[in-house]
Amino acid sequence: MSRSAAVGGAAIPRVVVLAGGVGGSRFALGVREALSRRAGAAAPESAASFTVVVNTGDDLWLSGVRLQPDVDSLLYALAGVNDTERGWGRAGDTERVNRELQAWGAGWPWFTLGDLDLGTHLARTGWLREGLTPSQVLERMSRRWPLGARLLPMTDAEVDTQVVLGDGTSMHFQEWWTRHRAALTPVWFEAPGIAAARPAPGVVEAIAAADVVLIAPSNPVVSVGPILAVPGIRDALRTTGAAVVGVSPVIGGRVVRGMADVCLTAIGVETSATAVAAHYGARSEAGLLDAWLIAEEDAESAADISRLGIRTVVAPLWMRDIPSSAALAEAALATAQL
Ligand code: FO1
Repeated sequence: MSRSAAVGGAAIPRVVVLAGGVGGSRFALGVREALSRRAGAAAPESAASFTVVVNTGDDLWLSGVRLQPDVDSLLYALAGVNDTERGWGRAGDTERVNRELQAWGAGWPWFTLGDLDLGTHLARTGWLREGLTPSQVLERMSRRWPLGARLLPMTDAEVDTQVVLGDGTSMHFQEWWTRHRAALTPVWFEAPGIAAARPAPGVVEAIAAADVVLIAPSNPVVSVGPILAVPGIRDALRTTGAAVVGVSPVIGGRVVRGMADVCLTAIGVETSATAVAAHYGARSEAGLLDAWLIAEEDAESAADISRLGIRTVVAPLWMRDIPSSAALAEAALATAQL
């Protein structure tokens, strides 16, 4: 029996994407485009069948407001208001308030809070203070624009990532990432409180009801890793009737976006399409993946990955624009035979 949703008379698959920030956003735009083409309808009408579970491991409190960088990247990108040059924040943003915060010595001098972006953080923080959960806040924020997708945080718990260094000290992930540009060698990543966290409402249900779960080509350690570390999500992936298809974040032996290789090295995983596939593991071998999309540049690894018990498909992985992201999404859906 097909669990696909009927939209405008056409059956479109129920898709769940596990995503981090920039790579996750580009991939989500491609999935939305692929689904709306299939539905032959305006993108918002396919929203019922498309859920993005977003990493909240890089969230933080700063200057009294709650920041959710990956959630906001997805929200802004799907709304079409993101800064595509920088890869984070709002297009055309200004920094008046940020300059004032710096004059007060508040916040972090290396971390920019745009004026429009601050509006988001103030709205979020106000609603959190009024007692809404992060997923209720995101649901409210998602009503502002026709996103064509349902965004769910991975959890409502605060599980902000700490980077542990060789000397035993640790710092918030955002300090390590934006101030030190990942130049301090990490020995581990910690998410205090994650063992007691629960998946946000709707996450497990969406995975269980999906036709396909796609693991975006996001950072496997600090973007997808926290999602998989929320107790209950890995089990949901292992038991769903949906195909679980991952997209390699490594192209030609290099990470697409800088610094993910530092994260992989810290957890003892080589920067290769094969090693990341092995890190996620084959579902048939107590891992997660039924299939893995690798780049044409890594085609020679296909046989090795197949030997892990993961069906391996070679496809163009570069997401340069909406058409190339949609083509990648189509390849992922076709891999799941949808
Ligand atoms: N990244 C930077 O490199 N520099 C910044 O000043 C910066 C500010 C910032 C503010 C809000 C926000 O949501 C994201 C921001 N980012 C900034 C991006 C962010 O640090 C990371 O790229 C992601 O967390 C990694 O996914």
